[in-house]
Amino acid sequence: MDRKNSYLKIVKLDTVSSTNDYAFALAEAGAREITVVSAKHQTKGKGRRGRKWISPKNKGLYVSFIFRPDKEFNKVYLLGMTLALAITKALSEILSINIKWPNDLMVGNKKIGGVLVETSSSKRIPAFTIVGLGLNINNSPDELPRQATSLATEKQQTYSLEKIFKIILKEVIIVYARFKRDDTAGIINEISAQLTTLGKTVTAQIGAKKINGKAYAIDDCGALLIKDSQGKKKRILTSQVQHLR
Ligand code: BT5
Repeated sequence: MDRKNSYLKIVKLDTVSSTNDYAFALAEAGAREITVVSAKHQTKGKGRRGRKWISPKNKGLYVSFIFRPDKEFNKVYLLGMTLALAITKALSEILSINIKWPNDLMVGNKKIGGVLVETSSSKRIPAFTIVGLGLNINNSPDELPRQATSLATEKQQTYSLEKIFKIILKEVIIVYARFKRDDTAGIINEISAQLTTLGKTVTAQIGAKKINGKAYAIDDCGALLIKDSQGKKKRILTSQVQHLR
C-alpha cells in the first residue's frame, strides 16, 4: 500500500528482508523525505555490525525512515538518538522508556527496541540517512531474546500495531522538525534526561586501545563524553564502542 500526505509517504509491506535495505534502495532511487517503510515481518532484520533483529510477523514494528536533513555527516548519530527520543515521547503515556546510548530503547534493564542508522555516504553532507526502528509490541516473553521485553509483556495487554505506528509517526514528525531547525540544545537536553548511560562506566575501544570511563554527557553530535580514571575527557562515537555497562 502506498499512501501520501503533505509530510509523509508511507510504504507498507508484508514481508521484506530488511526495511532498512528496502528504504536504502528507495532513497538511492530518489525517494523524498520523509518516506516511511514499514513491514509486518522481516526475514533479515538487522542490528548493528551484522547483528540480527528478531522480527516475528505482526508482533512488532519494523519501520525505516528516509531523511534528507542536509546536515553534516557528524550529525547522523544525533539523528538516530533524536528518533529514539521521539519514541520515548510518543509512548510516554503508556510506558516509561529510557535510552541506553547510543541506540537502545530500554524498559529498566530490558531492551524493548533499537534504532539503526545508515547513511548514503560519509561525505560531508550525506544525501540521505536511513533510520530504522525495531520495537517489540505484542511479543510474548518466549518470542523474545533474553534481556528483552515488549509493550504487551510490560502492560499485560495487546496493542493495535497500527495505532502505535500512528502515534509514533506523529511524534517523529515533530521531533525531526526540531532537528532540522537545529534545536540541538533542546534535543540534547531531552535525550540526556532519558539517557540511563549518564553516570555509568563505559568500556570503549579506540583503535587498539580499550578505555574505561564514566559517561557524563553527550555532545552536539550525539557522541558520548566520558572521563577516565585520571579525569581525562574522551569523546566516544558509536562505531568505537564495544561494550557498555
Ligand atoms: C539495534 O541493533 O538495536 C538496532 C535494531 C534496529 C532494527 C530495525 S527493524 C527495522 C529496521 N530494519 C532493519 O533491518 N533493522 C531496523 P543492536 O544494538 O546491534 O542490537 C542487536 C541485538 O539486540 C541483538 O544482537 C540481540 O542481542 C538483541 N535483539 C535482537 N532482536 C531483538 C528484539 N526483537 N528485541 C530486543 N532485543 C533484540
